[in-house]
Amino acid sequence: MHCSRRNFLKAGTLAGMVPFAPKALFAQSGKVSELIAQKAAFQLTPEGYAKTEIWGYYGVSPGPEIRMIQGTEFSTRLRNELSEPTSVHWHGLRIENAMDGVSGLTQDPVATGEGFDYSFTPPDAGTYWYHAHNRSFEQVGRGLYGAFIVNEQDAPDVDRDEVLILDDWRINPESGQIDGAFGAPHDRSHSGRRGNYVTTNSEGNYSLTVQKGERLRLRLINAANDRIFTLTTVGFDGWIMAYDGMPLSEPEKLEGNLFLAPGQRVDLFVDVTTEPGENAYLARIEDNQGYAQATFIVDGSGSQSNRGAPAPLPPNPNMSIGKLDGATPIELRMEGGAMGGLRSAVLDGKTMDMRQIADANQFWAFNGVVGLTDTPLARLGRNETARMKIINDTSFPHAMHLHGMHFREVFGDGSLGPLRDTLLSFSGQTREIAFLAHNPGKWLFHCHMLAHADSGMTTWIDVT
Ligand SMILES: [Cu+2]
Repeated sequence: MHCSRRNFLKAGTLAGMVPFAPKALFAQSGKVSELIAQKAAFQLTPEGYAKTEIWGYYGVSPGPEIRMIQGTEFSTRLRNELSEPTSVHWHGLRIENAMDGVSGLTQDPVATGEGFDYSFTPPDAGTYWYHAHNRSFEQVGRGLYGAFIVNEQDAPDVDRDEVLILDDWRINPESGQIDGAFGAPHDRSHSGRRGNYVTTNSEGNYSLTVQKGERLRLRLINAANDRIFTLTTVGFDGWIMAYDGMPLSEPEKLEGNLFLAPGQRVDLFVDVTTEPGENAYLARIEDNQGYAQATFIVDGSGSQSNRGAPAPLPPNPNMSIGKLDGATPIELRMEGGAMGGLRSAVLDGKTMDMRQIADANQFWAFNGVVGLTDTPLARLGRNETARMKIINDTSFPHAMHLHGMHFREVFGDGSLGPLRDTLLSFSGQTREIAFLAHNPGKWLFHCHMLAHADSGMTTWIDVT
C-alpha cells in the first residue's frame, strides 16, 4: 500500500502501530542525577514514517515520568544541551520561589552547556508536570515536558495508575517535521497555535489493554500549547477525584463533558464496564464529533464486584484559603487580541496604539499593560487572603495559571470551588478567585495558552 505522508494526520486511521510507552526512569526515587534537555530524532509519527526532530528531556517527549512519595525530597541538575537558554518549571508544586524555574523572574535562564540545581520537597500528593519556562511557546511546543507524580503515602484502592499526557503538534505533512513558525502573529492574536496531530503520550493512536471490572486511575495532563480539550469517557463508570493535583473532598460522578485547558490536570477513577472484546474510550469532542483520544482494549474480566463510589483521596496539607472577609481585592482585566477592541496599551513603559504593539508581535494586555514589567499586579503580605476579579474582555478563552499557590473560585452565592492552579475563563465572563498568599516570593500569573503568555498575557504577584 502506498502511504502518503499525510496519512498519519488522520488520527485513528492507521492500524498495527507499535505503541511507545514513556519510560518511568526514576520511579519511586527522589533523586535524579541529571535532567538533560536536548534535541533528538524521535518517533513521533507512526512507525514507518521518518523520525521528527524534537526538543525533549533525554530526547524523548513526554520526558521521563518522575514519580515520588509525598514528603520526600527531590533533587536534580538540569543540563542544557539545547542551542538556546532554558529552565524548568515544576507546574503546580507549592515549593520555594527560588526553585520555581521561571527564567527572568526567579532565576536566570541556563545557557547552553550550563547546568542548574533544583531541589525541593513537594508538600502535596497529586498529578503535576514539569516543563521548560524560557520561550515556553516554542520549547514546550517542541516537546520539553514530562509528568511529575507525587504518590499518596497510602496508595488508594485502584488496579492501575496511568498517566495520559495530551498534546497537539503542528507537523508539516510533507517533511514530517515540526512547523517552525512559532510566534506567528495570527496564532498569537487569535486562539494560539493549534496542532494538526493530536496525541496521547506522543502517540496518535494511543491504546492500553485493560480488563472488565478494573478500576483505573487516569491522570490527565494537558501539555498542549493552546488547545482546550473537551473530553468524555465511553464504557466506564467514572469519578473526578482531583483537579490540578488537589483532591476533591467528595468525588464527583463523571457525567457529560470535561474541559481541560492548557496546563490543567484532572485525576479520574474509572471502572471498566465494557464487555471483553470491545473497546472503551477516552474521547475528545470537536465540532460535535467524538474522536478516540485513548483506546482501552478490553481483554478478559478482572474483579466482577461493583465497588461503588470511591472514597475521596486524602487531603493535602494547607488547603484553606483563609477568610474572605477583609480579603485584599485585586482586579485583572484581560484585553486585546483579534476582535478585542483594544486601542492602546503600555508596552515597555510607553503608551502605544494597537498597530505599534502589533509591530512588536504583542497583542494582549492586563489592566492596560502588555507583558511582564518590574511592577507586580499586586503586593501581598504573607498569609494575606486575596480575592481577585478576573474579567475576560476579549473574544477568546484564556487559561490563567498562578504559580506557587492554588486558588479557589468564589461563586456568586459565596460558595467556593475546588482548589486549582489554572482557571479556564471564557470570552465575556467575570469570575472571582481567592487564595492564601502563604508562599513568599515572586510568582508568575499568566495565561497558559503559551502563544498568549508570550504576546502580553503575563504578570506577577509579589508575596513578602
Ligand atoms: Cu490566553
